[in-house]
Amino acid sequence: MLPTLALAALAAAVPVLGSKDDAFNSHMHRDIIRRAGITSDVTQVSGKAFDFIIAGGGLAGLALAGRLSEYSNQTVLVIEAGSDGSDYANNIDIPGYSYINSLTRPNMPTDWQYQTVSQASAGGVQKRWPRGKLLGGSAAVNGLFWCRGDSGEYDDWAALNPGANQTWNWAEMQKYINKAEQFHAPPQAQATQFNMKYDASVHGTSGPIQAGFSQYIYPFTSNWIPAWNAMGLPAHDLADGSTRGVMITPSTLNPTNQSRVDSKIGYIDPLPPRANLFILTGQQVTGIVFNGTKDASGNVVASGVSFSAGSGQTVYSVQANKEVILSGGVVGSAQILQLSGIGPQTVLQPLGINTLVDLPVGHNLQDHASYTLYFNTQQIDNWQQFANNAGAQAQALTEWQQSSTGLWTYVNEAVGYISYADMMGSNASAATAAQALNLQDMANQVTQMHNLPTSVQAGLAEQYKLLQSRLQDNTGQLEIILTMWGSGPNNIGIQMGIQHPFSRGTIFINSKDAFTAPTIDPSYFSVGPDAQILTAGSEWVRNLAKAGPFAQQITGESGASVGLTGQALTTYATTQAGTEFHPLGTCSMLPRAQGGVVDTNLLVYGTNNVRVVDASIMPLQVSAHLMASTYGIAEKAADIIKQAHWKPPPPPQSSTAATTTEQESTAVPGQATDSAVANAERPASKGLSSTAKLGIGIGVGVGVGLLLAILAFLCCCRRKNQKKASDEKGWYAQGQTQDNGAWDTGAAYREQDSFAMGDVPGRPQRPFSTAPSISTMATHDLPGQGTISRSGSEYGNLGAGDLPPGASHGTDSPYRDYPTPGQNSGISTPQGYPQQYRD
Ligand SMILES: *[C@@H]1O[C@H](CO)[C@@H](O)[C@H](O)[C@H]1NC(C)=O
Ligand SMILES: *[C@@H]1O[C@H](CO)[C@@H](O)[C@H](O)[C@H]1NC(C)=O
Ligand SMILES: *[C@@H]1O[C@H](CO)[C@@H](O)[C@H](O)[C@H]1NC(C)=O
Ligand SMILES: *[C@@H]1O[C@H](CO)[C@@H](O)[C@H](O)[C@H]1NC(C)=O
Ligand SMILES: CC(=O)N[C@H]1CO[C@H](CO)[C@@H](O)[C@@H]1O
Repeated sequence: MLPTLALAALAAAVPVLGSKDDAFNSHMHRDIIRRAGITSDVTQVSGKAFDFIIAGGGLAGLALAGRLSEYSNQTVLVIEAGSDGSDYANNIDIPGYSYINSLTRPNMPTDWQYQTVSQASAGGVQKRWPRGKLLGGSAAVNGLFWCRGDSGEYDDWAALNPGANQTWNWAEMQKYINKAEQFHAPPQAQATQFNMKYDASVHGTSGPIQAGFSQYIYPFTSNWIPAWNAMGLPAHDLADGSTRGVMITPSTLNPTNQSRVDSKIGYIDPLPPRANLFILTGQQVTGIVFNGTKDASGNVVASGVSFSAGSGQTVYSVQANKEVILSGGVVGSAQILQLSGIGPQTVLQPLGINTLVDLPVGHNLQDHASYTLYFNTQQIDNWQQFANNAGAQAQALTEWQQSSTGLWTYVNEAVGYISYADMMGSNASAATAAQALNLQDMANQVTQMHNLPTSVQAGLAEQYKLLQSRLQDNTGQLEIILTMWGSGPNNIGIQMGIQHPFSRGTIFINSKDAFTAPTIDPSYFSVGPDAQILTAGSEWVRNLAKAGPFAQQITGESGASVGLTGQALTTYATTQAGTEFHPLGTCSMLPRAQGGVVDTNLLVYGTNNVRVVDASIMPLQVSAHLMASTYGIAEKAADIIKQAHWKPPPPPQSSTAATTTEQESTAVPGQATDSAVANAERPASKGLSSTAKLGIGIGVGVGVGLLLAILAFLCCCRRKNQKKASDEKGWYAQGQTQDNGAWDTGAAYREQDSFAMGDVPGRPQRPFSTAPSISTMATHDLPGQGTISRSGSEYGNLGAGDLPPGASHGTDSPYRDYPTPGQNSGISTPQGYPQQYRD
């Protein structure tokens, strides 16, 4: 067995260690990738034990990993099904390029390539359902929109969870979204040209996620805000708690070099080497391992997870000493729970899966459904021309690389939201229509359609009451986006998406095989006013296209929608409509009696130590793209988890160190001790049903370790000209003996910094801030902790007494960076693929 394993290790290790520098896009991230502990080598992980295992290295998973691993004494493993994305640097980094050369196009390995089942009320066809499959998740492939919901929408989350441990209301979400955010206002000239209104005081200032504006915005966009104003809608910063109105909204891009920031780029790449953080790519979590143990309350205790590279391939396993955290997204997290026996018994039993906890996992699915109307314009430049002009694209790429300007910096940013009253013409008619809705009737329809358990029925009734009242206030009900990607030259699109569907869908597994996609049924427009809202919204958009300056600029509607009204327009709109890429709710945070899957600590009911941290926990839709809210969830979850495992620090006047009964962890992974974890290992040749033990023991581990040490040594030699020896003390070379705590110190970080900034050819040395930032937990922000004054920013470093025993934290923030303007790297040949609009 040893030779087989060794060969497997060799095969897995060589590409990682040897070839990435030769990949098509030589990029500065490449070396940081090695140092941050990202690997596709299973043998580094299999059979080991970590404190926290995060299933899914997407938006939430990596943000959480960055936070939890701030304590050098706690080991964190992330397991990601996709790649590290380094072969697609341009498609990720360059804002406009990522739209036109989308990583979600058919057959791309960076997308899960999901399809819904045929949608009876939306044209009777299957709809594509893109989800990012790589580190960074959908944040690496989406349309960069950085916006948050209406204050009332988060307050509804809190209202749905009365008397809960944790509050998830507007104030709380705003705080944590801002913790993730570093807002950059647009230059004054740009703000003037496009009538941009923003309020810097409602944004975060020192988070890892940069939110800025495209350097280039098509001049036609200057009509957007005046046209809305002519419709009676105000321009304001939609992050201020009210989404009704219009804005040029920020994007998750670093304005200095006009590059995307996702959870990997924001939370992981800037880190100094962390011996306690492991990110495994190319392996999909196939289930949670339970060893039969229950806690005193009867909750099942997770031992770890199993994972595999693909159907019929070896199943590996790894032990979780503290928690298993699912960050697989609205599809993945639901799928993993169901495969593990946590889900509706009615779904699991027919598949032969033993139900450990009968929970409505996969119910309460809600998505924004959207489509686009097209309009002819006077002679203008538009994105459609650019998307079809290879010469212009090549020129723009050079410009982006040399000066961080030009057409590739452009992405959709002109948005607005209208209330139900706006669509209906007045508050009175909105109220009349809302009150006429038969909530019971709708609930009955959904119950019948999806065989709702009684708990989900009860929860739905509560949700419907809230939705009905939001139809009668200023909450945004329809998102409206300008896209310069017209249907032809001199043409633009206006996209619209319903924000609070009454329709509910499901995501259920249909196989015990983790590599068989679950059945996805959003049931678009299946009940209530959803289709009518899209139709009324379409009429409003037609009026917008004639309002203010658009009266001169837009010459008329174009395409198959022209002249359609009433039912014909409804049929057209719902047939065209597809996902706005905002699904949520399959692991809803609700009371258990109301269809909840997780409590407000994000713990899965009936389990002792399984949490879900991603958009699937959102119980009710928000009038926003989901990215900012999902970062907020990950940030708050990190604090909840830290507080759960370390006693809150004492008040400042008492200087006694915090004590804990928590079992101490080591900063490097230990060997798995749980027999259930070892038993979960299944060699590929024996098939999935085999229970044979692979038995990766210490002996084999050492053998593989030696092999890897040799490979790492060879790799070091190969790169020795590139950097100082001390820089090589990264994750790959750490062995088991290093003084790991040291790597979170400022000294170590400055070495990393000089390497990252100085040793890349063509890149100037850049100054680096040593100001304290947000590199530590914000436990004090949690209820009941009292106020502790802090120097520096709101989330500044805390004192040493705040750390768990043996842990240390850096004196420099890993999340600060002040680059020199206008330096971008990477070049590749554009491969055009039309993508009409993006998230
Ligand atoms: C509060 O949290 C504890 C620990 O997770 C849990 O046992 C309890 O049920 C929670 N209470 C509520 C109201 O959610
Ligand atoms: C409805 O009332 C609110 C204030 O309560 C107001 O802001 C809004 O403009 C009204 N909407 C319409 C369409 O008149
Ligand atoms: C099963 O898991 C529990 C909880 O993690 C642990 O205490 C126990 O030792 C495990 N049992 C075996 C046989 O490994
Ligand atoms: C843009 O700048 C940030 C901050 O310095 C850096 O982390 C990122 O790698 C840069 N992006 C590109 C594509 O060079
Ligand atoms: C690797 C490491 O630093 N482990 C430490 C974790 O904390 C305990 C308690 O302080 C130490 O004993 C370990 O050495």
